[in-house]
Amino acid sequence: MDRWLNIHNVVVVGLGITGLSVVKHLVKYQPQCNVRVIDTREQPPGLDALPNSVSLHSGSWNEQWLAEADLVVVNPGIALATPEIQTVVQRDVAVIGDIELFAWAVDKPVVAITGSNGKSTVTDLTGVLAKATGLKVGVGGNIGIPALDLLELDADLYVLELSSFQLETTSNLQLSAAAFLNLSEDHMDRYTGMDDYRLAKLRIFDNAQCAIVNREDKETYPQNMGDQLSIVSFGSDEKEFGLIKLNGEEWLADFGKPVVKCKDLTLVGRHNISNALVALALLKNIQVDYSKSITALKNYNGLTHRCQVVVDQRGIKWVNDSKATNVASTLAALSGLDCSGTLYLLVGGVGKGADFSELAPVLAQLNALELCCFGKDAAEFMPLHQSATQFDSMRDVIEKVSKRLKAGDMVMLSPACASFDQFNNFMARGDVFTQLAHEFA
Ligand code: UMA
Ligand code: ADP
Repeated sequence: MDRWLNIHNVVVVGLGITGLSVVKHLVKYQPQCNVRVIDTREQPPGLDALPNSVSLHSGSWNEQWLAEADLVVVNPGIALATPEIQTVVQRDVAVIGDIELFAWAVDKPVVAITGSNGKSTVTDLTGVLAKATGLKVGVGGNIGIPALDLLELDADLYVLELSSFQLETTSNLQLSAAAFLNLSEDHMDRYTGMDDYRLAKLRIFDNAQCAIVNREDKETYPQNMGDQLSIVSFGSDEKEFGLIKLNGEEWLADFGKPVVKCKDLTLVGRHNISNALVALALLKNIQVDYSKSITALKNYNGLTHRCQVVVDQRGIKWVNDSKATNVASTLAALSGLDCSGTLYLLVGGVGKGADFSELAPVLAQLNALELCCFGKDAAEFMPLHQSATQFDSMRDVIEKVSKRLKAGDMVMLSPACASFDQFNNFMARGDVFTQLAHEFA
């Protein structure tokens, strides 16, 4: 079936890195299509790189272009519930995302990872381990490299991080293996509730051959079992992909077979042990021999902006966990913490409608804490701990607290919020923190 037979007018909604990748793909592989871009922002990112042959309407919607469209490709940041998009849906015109276009074009095995936390780490680690076996691997998706850009690599295997936003507009991705890591509250400004959010994530298993699920989080299990879907689980007990004890030492294990000692991993934190188990499970289920990647697994150091010690001076550690954009990721950072002095914890930003009260009992158990709240939703953190103080900005926090720091203390940015109020993205927020750490350490 030629999907493109009756598609002439394609409207791409939203430029940015996704929109640009879609435009480039369409111009190269579907030159018969008339491609138009709508972006509601006045100066959308990526404008400079837009080919001259492609028309752009920016600053508002263009209802006429939408009415003329045979296919609409939306940026994951645009909700399908947006009235202008709903008008298109009601006309029975396909509204898809970049991952669906990728699915239409790819002809090599693909594995994908979703979940509320740990997606980027598992995606990157799976890519690193697969590369260590000698495969040519394309790693991308929500991690920051648009999936369509990867096709240029002509890789042997593609590893994709998929957000719930991307999964909402994907229907035909045939995954060789798919992992759903965990489910905790996030993006409640976009979904009607946790069920709605979970159902979007569960779409990862539609058309998949193997589902990798979390034994400690039943919400990650598929609701409907297709004929071809097998299930493999991970967790911290001895079953399937899990942990075993040998001579008093803990090992990552594959159905009871020891693979690597936990203490030989460079990665820190219990959450990263389960991330490593998922990467192994994904590889095994696509018949990649992970025994060739054990050294790479031991040496893997994690991604920037995730619980990363950026400065360690005078006995004071500065930790950049800017990627902690929801409550569960901040809880994960706190659970593996090693701080003998006072923890200066920087929280706040765009709360996305989350309930932060779950943090209070964990904060209450910390030895010595100064809760430093900044950004748009700073006030929501104020009731969580008696030490809470409100600041204007991250610089304001650091300028004030740096004078009081002593050996044993830790300054950690693990904000439990998105960054868009004061920064372009979580990377920019983490970079500012790192600069401040160097300036004030
Ligand atoms: N926007 C408008 N009008 C438009 C188009 C976009 O207001 O016409 C707004 C959206 O509402 C959204 C923002 O612009 O809030 C994002 O657009 P963008 O141009 O920055 O998007 P891209 O650069 O293409 O980035 C997207 C993903 N962004 C989102 O899903 C919001 C990136 O994930 C992803 O890395 C990239 O595609 C490549 O696949 C970011 C993210 O925050 C990191 N993801 C969420 C998360 O991880 O929690 C889901
Ligand atoms: P994502 O791409 O899903 O946002 P990342 O790998 O970028 O996930 O990690 C984001 C944050 O979540 C990190 O700051 C880390 O502390 C925390 N985290 C990582 N893995 C897990 C996990 N398996 N469970 C809970 N939290 C995790």
